[in-house]
Amino acid sequence: MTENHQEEAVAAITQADTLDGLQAVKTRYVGKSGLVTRELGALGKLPPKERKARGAQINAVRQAIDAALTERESTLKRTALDARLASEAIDVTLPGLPLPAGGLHPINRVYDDLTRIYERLGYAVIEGPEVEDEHHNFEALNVPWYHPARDLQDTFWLEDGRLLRTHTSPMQIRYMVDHEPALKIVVRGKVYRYEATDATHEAMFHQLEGLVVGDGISMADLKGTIAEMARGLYGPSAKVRFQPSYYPFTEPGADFAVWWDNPRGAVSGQPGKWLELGGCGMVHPNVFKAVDDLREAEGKPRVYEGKTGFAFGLGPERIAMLKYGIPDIRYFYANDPRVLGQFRGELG
Ligand code: YSA
Repeated sequence: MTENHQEEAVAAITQADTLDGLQAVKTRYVGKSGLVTRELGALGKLPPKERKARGAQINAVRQAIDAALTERESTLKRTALDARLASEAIDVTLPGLPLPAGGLHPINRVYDDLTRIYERLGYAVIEGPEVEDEHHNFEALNVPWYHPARDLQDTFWLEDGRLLRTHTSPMQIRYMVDHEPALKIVVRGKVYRYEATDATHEAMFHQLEGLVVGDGISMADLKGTIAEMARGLYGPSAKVRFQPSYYPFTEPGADFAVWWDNPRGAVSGQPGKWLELGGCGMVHPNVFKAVDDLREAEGKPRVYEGKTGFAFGLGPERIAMLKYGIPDIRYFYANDPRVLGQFRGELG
């Protein structure tokens, strides 16, 4: 092993232009059966007095080769990294891919119409929990366990005894427990009923609940409010119709319908129709009592007994079906882009 070997190895190392090539050079000189390793192995065959000088010479060559290998390896790794970074770089000057614009779901559009109407009338707009307890969904609303109204509202029960709210009316209770009269609120949100679906019934749908409580509130206020909503939805000549009905949490109770003027009536031969929107009534005194009981249990003053108020609840799906000509309520929630895609782009 001579200085020539060293020069030859260092030259081969410097010329290696890939990490694989460098590895081959390394194996050739300092690998298990490489030149240097073999020379070191042969030391034992030399006469003892020559061994030391020879060993030192081989080791010096080995150190020179190792140093060259280390330096070349780091250079090649840096070059490889630079090349990879250059090839994977993101060109931020390229134009972006156009994303299709989303749109508001038709139910949200109707909710927004309704919310605007009620905000103009000074109502607070609130939401509440979809998982309810039996007391707020039924008992406090004057619907005891044995009451036939519970059969009317088939319920999704949870394993822990709670339920998916069957209507937004439990928010009447929650809001009154937390706030003193006078108050005006509308509640938006999803409700759930365990029932067969058809073109006008879904197991999950939406409601808008209204509640007004104060002194001397009357049925006339309720009728005026619903009429104002109808005008906001369908213009100044909108008509409303009330029919007596029964809800355990109202006394008296009514159902209301709004006349929908078909904008294409002249062509289609159908001038319009009564749209059964929801139920309403004067808040039952038992509801105020239940609220005061809950307030008292929380250490709050009883402030509702003796007050008067009205409430109503309606389904925005019915309004949206007519407004957008959607024949089946299930289209709203089937996520079919052919339906929802028609609502893309505009925000109104
Ligand atoms: C009544 C009086 C009040 O003082 C306050 C609220 C109410 C409404 C009551 N909580 C209620 O839920 N009545 S309701 O069962 O008749 O439903 C109200 C509206 O929800 C219906 O008029 C209808 O528009 C809609 N609805 C009911 N079941 C539905 C549905 N929409 C779609 N799918 C269903 N399965």
